[in-house]
Amino acid sequence: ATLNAAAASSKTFNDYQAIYNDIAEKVRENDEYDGGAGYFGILTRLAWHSSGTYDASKGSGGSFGGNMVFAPEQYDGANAGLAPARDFLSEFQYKYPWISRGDLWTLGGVVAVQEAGGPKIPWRPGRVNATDGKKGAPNTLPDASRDGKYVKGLFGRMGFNEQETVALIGAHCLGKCHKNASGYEGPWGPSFNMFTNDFFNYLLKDWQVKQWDGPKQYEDVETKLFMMLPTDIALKEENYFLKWVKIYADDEKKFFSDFSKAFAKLLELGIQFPSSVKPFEFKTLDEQE
Ligand code: DDH
Repeated sequence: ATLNAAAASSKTFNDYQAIYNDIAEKVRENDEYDGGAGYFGILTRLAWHSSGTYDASKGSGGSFGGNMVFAPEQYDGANAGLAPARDFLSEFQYKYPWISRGDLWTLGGVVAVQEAGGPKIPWRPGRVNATDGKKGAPNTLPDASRDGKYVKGLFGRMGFNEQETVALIGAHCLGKCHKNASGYEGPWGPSFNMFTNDFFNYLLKDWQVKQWDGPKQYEDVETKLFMMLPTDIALKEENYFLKWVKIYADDEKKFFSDFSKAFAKLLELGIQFPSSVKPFEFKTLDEQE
């Protein structure tokens, strides 16, 4: 992937902080969206799905081209339900026509994580819009019905180790599942508009298979209000994952620091930034007040 170094270098930190602020204000104004989850979860997921198509062995996929607006990636079943996130961001595409889709979608994820109270995510611009869907990489995102070995293999394909994989899936603290999108239903915990290590705290509770007419998912034994996917429960079934689940449940600071590194890496998969392009660290709205 060749960077749009010219476009990137003519814009400054303040140009991108301005877009960050616009997105963050709109997230704030829409905090009642989706039953109170707001846009935190869905924007994080858009950033992840635009990046997580990467295959290290082929050098294919990744956030560079913003391929999700084209078939076949747009119609990938795993991307069902992400149109509201792309639509949410599209007004900034008009206001700031120089920003690429890949930059805007990944920046949206940075805003969501930081404004939800999560760690700072170092971020770099320079992705370039693809003009057709030829480089789209459908059928590369995870299938939630699978086991731990599959999860390990899938994240291994992107170049992540077990520790990074567990840290990344901790993003399930945000947002929820939607029956009309993935078939699954419900949030992973009660504070689904705040970035915390609660995903790990909840995962370590007792879970049972939910009796319902949908796909196999789990409910917490205590309240039955929360859910886990089979691939979430799988993190408890393999010691190489469980070890990190326990570490992150005990130590939120460690989770934040590891999540920040892994999520920044995710957003840049397949892109070689020249060393002259230094990552930006955006201020939250709170920090600017
Ligand atoms: Fe996820 N995720 N995810 N996920 N994800 C869903 C929602 C959200 C899997 C399946 C689902 C990550 C990893 C995995 C978020 C972030 C991340 C839904 C529900 C399914 C299904 C979608 C819907 O119905 O709307 C599977 C499988 C995996 C896996 O790794 C095996 C990762 C790595 C991230 C990340 O951000 C780094 C977020 C946030 C949501 C909530 C979306 C929303 O609309 O709210």
